Amino acid sequence: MASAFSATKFSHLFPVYSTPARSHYKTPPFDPLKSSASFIGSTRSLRFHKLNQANPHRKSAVVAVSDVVKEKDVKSGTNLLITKEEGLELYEDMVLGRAFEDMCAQMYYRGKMFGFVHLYNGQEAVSTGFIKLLRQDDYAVSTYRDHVHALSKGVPARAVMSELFGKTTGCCRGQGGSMHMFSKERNLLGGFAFIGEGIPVATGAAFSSKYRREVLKEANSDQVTVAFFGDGTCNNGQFFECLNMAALWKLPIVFVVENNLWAIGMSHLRATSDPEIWKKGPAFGMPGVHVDGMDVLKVREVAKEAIGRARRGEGPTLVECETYRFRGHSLADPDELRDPAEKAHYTARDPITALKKYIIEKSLASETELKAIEKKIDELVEDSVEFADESPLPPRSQLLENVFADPKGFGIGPDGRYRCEDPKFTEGTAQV
Ligand SMILES: Cc1ncc(C[n+]2csc(CCOP(=O)(O)OP(=O)(O)O)c2C)c(N)n1
Ligand SMILES: [Mg+2]
Repeated sequence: MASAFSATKFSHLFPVYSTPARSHYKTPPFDPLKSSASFIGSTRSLRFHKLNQANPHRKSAVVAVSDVVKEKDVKSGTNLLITKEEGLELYEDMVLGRAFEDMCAQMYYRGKMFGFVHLYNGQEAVSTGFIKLLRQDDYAVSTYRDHVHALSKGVPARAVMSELFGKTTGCCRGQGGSMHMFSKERNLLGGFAFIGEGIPVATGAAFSSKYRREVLKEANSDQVTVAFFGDGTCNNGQFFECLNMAALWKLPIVFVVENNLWAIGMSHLRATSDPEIWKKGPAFGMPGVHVDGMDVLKVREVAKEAIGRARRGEGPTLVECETYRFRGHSLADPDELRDPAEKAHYTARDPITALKKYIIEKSLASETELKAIEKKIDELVEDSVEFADESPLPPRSQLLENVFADPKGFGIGPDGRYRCEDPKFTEGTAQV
């Protein structure tokens, strides 16, 4: 059966640069024919155009955009974007992300977790599309919407759920909670509650791999860093500072903007002078790529190119993924602001349903095989809840561990009790 995703039709139906999913954008669609931009084509080569011919010292500007979908196997005529194994891996990861988050919502409303909990439903194609291409020693940096990035990066569901429950078996021993997933083993560097905080950390991680490789001559230090963050965060200064440093030092990093159109209740279109975030890449001298973030296969093609560039030492890439969150900003958000028509528009483009359709249409796997994956994931998520529920809470003595300074008047007194348990504990703190 002819697929909507065959290489020729793919770009025709979903031109990567015409912002098709954002009918809400007021700016006219990008027209490559009218633009002076050159493109990353399937040749994988970047083209440059001279900004200033008269000044030989002036650097060329990188302008980038891509029709990223290539025929994979022209010779055999199969024309597939993924193998069966890849398809099933992507499907399993996305189903895991969705089922895990749905379970989180249930557990949150049952009072099993505390504080703000931000779910990732709807955005799975971005996490899966990028992270499943990474090695274990590559770095991923997330935001407060971090559970699914952690799962994709290989942090066990038990460790993520226990962290949400605040238990000792959590990936941060229950001290981080929902917004602070971290794993040394998996090189997941957080989990950040402040928006934009992860971007400099990611830039530093990318700098460290380059430094280890080029200065310390560690040949294996070719790790790539992928930083995920939202559209609202792109109006934050750290984003611009880090784009500058990453381009200046040609760091092995991919900046992935998950543009879900909203920053809590602030529309991206109201908050951003130019809503096409990908354009900011070329402004700093790196490719800026725009991709349909509801389509894991397209995200994966862009990710391959961007991760490959970083690994080859060709520098950073900015990727804007058009996506949408299916739930409110956090579980405390009644989600009454967004237009039901907008929500319906994106719900109809559910990335998991789309991948399932592709897999079935291309006869990569049967319904039964996919159902078996769904069942396996349901059991895994159930198991993570049981595990978290039965795990112990951290001891009180853990409370001030990893607190670098112990201001006078706080901490543990000579009697082994927390000073705050002493009614006079505030005495002396005025001198701190
Ligand atoms: C430095 C800082 N300022 C403000 C906030 C409050 N805040 C929390 S989430 C958020 C919106 C972020 O939106 P976006 O970057 O689009 O990410 P999304 O929630 O859509 O994934 C804001 C402003 C914060 N956490 N940190
Ligand atoms: Mg957003």
